[in-house]
Amino acid sequence: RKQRGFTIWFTGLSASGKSTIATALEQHLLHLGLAAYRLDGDNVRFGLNKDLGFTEKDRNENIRRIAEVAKLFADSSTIAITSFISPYRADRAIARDLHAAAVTHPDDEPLAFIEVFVDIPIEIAEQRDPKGLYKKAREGKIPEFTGISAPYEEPENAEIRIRSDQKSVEEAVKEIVEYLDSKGLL
Ligand code: GGZ
Repeated sequence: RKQRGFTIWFTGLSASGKSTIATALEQHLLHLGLAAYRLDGDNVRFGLNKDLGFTEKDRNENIRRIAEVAKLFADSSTIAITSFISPYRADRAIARDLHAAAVTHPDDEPLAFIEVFVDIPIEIAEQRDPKGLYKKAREGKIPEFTGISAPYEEPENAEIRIRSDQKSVEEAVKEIVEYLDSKGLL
């Protein structure tokens, strides 16, 4: 049977562990022989979206474009894995709806969209501060920093929620893979 594409949408604070889990998940899926492709700040914010910053409007547009690209990957039978803060509930809903509406061929099912909330108390993210960004944000050197001076709207109905300070990366990947399996997606 041909693999069906879908999108795994990570959301969470800076330093929550999104990208670490997304990278390990991508590796796991590739080792299973599946086509998977990860979209993250490194390959999107420096290319397609290099005209965008971190105002609310720019984040809206950042997420809108990423959702469109993820949908195209999923439509091409690839597992798209996105790793962006995506702090606004409405933007994540737009991404989800885009997948639900993406029926290219008449007898196709909609593209599955799995939201993964990488949940971590802000205090722990701030203690981790691997790039020193929280410190700079506290000093007012980075305006509109998520969790400090810009909002993060927690998901209310994410398919999966991972407390990344209480689980190893391997455990997180296992939980996601088991979910995908239970939904017949792998
Ligand atoms: C939040 C910022 C900001 C501001 C730069 N607020 O830990 P990082 O460095 O590697 O991840 C953060 C990344 C967030 O980009 P996203 O495209 O994921 O954001 S959004 O979904 O909200 O559009 C952080 C860095 O960029 N960064 N300035 N003001 N994070």
